[in-house]
Amino acid sequence: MNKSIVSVRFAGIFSEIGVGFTLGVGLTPLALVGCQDKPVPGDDTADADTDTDADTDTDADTDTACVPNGFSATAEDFLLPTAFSDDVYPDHALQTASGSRVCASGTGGYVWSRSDLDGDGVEDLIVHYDSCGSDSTLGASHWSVALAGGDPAALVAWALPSAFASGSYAANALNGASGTRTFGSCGYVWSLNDVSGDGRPDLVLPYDTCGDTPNVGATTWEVYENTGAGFADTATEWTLPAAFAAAPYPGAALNSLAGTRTAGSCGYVWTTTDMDGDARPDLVLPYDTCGGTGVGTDSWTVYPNTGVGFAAAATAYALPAYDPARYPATPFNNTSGTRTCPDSATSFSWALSDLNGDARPDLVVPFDTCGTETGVGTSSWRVHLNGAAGFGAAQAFTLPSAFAASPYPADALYALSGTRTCNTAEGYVWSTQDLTGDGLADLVVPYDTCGAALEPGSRFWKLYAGTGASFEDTESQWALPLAFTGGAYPSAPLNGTSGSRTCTNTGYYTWQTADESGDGVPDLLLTVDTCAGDAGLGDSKWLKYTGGCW
Ligand SMILES: [Ca+2]
Ligand SMILES: [Ca+2]
Ligand SMILES: [Ca+2]
Ligand SMILES: [Ca+2]
Repeated sequence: MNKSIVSVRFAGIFSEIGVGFTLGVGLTPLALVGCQDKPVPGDDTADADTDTDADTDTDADTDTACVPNGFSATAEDFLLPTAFSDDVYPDHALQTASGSRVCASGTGGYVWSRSDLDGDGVEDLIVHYDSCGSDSTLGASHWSVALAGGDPAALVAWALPSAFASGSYAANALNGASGTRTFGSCGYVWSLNDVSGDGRPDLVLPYDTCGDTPNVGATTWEVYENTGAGFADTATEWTLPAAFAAAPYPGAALNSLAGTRTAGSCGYVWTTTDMDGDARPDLVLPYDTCGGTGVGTDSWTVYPNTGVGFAAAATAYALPAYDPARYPATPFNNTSGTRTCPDSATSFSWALSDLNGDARPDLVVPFDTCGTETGVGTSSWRVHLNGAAGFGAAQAFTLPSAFAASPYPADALYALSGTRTCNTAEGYVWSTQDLTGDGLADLVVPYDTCGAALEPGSRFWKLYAGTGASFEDTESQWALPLAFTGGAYPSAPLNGTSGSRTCTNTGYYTWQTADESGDGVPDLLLTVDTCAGDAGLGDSKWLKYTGGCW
């Protein structure tokens, strides 16, 4: 990308922002709709006197709902537990939403992550391990948690099953949100996953030769259910389909929540994904030559989640028929991938993503030069909607027409998200996520210097709203806070939906999107900023710019 051209373009806009948003000739002003002018249907607020009869009109509930259109212009403090301001931690101790770091002393460390432990729809902050502070039992008897909505300054204990505090497991046995550890001659694997489907992630051990339960990973997984205040002290034995306990599958055949293994001359791929939209993850095998027939070609093997295990009997989840003369023999041999076709010159990609908002992941082919259809990745994505027993016939999910013309390259949107250069050597960034909170995936373009008159990344992101059958052809603008424009910040300061960048001084800043209110609209979190911003970020607080209607 030609940095000098970009900075010159943005310098013009920045200088004009300073004198009251007067934009130069040829630039279209932002049309940010004031939310206060558009009451939500069903409210009981009187409208303005629009018919000028000197009466304030009664709200007849005919108003259009305000569609979320950006992040708030000003930030709120997002307070962090006070412990992390202590000198035993490095500066900006929590500089990212999840991570692990070494203590200020240079030895020892701490591990933290975010997950909605109590199931209220907002992620909580969890400290899994910490040898910098005074709590040496973290990861053994409990994790420390700052629950969203609770006292942000305080950490409360989240109980771990007592078995993990005993000598059967390694010290600080559960020292992260997930992990694989050995202890002497035994080993274990753990993850957080809501296998019970009640909205609260459970502690799942798909492999464990350290504890008392035999055959974990072959006949059962150990599940410590989330009670809302900790994990149950006793494991529930989560039933696995009987087929996996016998040859030709290897011992502990399902020794992780997802994986790829071979056994002799056969092999299989499995993952834990909710295929039928009941919020309970199912066991899915997109490839299996050990126990299945036509898996990856005709169907995927799905063992539905029964709430206490995976069903004993598999459902064959139908795949669309792809011409074996043009595509590999097992075209969909994983839940996502890119493959070369038999002619060695063409290829195609696929992924699982719910594009029509029914909570069932759809099979999306965003790129395909193997088949006879043209325009995949340019004018449309091919979608096979997830139905009752499999993926349906091909449908064209229409892409915004702007991406079909130069200076965008051929197959401009060849994946669900990506970063590419355009024909003019500049570039663009796109992703597929629901910004507007209606449950439909939107096309978000946080950076684009390929020809737009007004470029995203500093004042707005380009948004092509998802309709469930397409992305709208007309772009709208998702407003960004102006706090990052000018000063020591680079041009297009928010050039991704998350990122970390250096400033023109020695500083750096890190941002991400996450829904901090549970309304389905992502908020913008600034977790560290040493460029020109608040030096305390990452120690005592983060900053939150609320996503909504402004
Ligand atoms: Ca929560
Ligand atoms: Ca659960
Ligand atoms: Ca399910
Ligand atoms: Ca769907």
